[in-house]
Amino acid sequence: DQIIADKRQEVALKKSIIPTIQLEASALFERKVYSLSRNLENSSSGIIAEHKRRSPSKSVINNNYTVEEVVKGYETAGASGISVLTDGKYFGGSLDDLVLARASVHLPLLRKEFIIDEYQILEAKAYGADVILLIAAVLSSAEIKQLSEFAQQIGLEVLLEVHNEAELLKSLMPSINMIGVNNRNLKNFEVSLDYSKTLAEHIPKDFIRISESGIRTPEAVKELRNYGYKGFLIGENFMKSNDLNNSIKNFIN
Ligand code: IGP
Repeated sequence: DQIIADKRQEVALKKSIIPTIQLEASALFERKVYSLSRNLENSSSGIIAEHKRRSPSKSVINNNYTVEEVVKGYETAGASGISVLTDGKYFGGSLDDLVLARASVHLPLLRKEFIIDEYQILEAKAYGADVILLIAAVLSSAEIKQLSEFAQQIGLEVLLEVHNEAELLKSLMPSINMIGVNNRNLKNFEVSLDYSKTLAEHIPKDFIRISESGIRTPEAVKELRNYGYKGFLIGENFMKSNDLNNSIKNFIN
């Protein structure tokens, strides 16, 4: 997988520039962490709104807003949490985006990234994230265990992303806080909410369920709630709107 090869290179380079001890000394490292799972359990809107400038499937989505405008808009409209893409090459994001988001809102922040190394988890914390994403499609069960336990040790929550039953089964472990079903196939970019619907019955009750990608209407959110979903990760639909605040408000009663 090209993305993962890129990440290995990126991490090796960064490790040589910024040692972990420097990450741990960052001012943000000791701050209080916001809990996304608690927000979702407390039946808030459940909307996890994503800052996403572009994507491999859609190229440019929106370049007109600043990070502050986007995340403050999300917070004002009532989002339960915010996802910030930090991958540069494929999504046009950066760790600077994460820092700007942290300075702008009092909501749990998810570092949206292809995480393959503990170093990136330390980075997530040092740059202001509260939750990390682990993608089952690109990690072994042993890697998921190692990385999720590391995240928990430093006080971050873990969202584990799956796309099929095999990925789900190899990933169920106590160090996972939330299970996200990605409705988009990362290989061909096809989207169907049916992935969330069919996988729902296989997710044990004690894991908080999040439906990710391709959610476009408040009706879709309502329907997914019937399958036990408490979180709804939405990027493109909000970012492409010219009236961000209004766009997300439609999803929140
Ligand atoms: C958001 P959408 O279709 O609302 O823009 O999707 C989010 O689910 C998507 O960006 C995403 C993603 C990922 C991106 C889900 N899993 C993994 C990069 C890597």
